Amino acid sequence: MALLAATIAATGRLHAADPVKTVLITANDQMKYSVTHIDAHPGQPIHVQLKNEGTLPKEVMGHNWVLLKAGFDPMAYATSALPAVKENFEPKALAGQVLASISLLGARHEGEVTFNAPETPGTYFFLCSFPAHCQSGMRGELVVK
Ligand SMILES: [Cu+2]
Repeated sequence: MALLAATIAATGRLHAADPVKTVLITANDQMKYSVTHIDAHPGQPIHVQLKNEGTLPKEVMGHNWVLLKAGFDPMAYATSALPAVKENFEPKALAGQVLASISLLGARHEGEVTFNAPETPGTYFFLCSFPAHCQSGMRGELVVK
């Protein structure tokens, strides 16, 4: 009961029924994510692992995973992030648009992030913000319902 009370206190709502959802996404030199659609319940804990299975150098074929808040467009984010080479295409100026992210990965590297799905049902977009990758189809959606 103590744990339950702590959970309610920490989140303001009871999410004990929702287990952590683990999502493994692989990326490769063809600029594709293996997963482009994720379903979740409001507030559900989600653990995303991103594995870059490509072999090309990070400078020409890096991959990241950026999940945007409600109402933000992945193509617009990608375009704005384009000049931010030194910030690995996740500029601080755009941090207010980001719900969760996994930093840029080189070949054979992996990263992970754990976060809670938004409480508000809806569609939230994610993308790889490395230049031209989102435009080439490296994007997807988290649907909360
Ligand atoms: Cu990419």
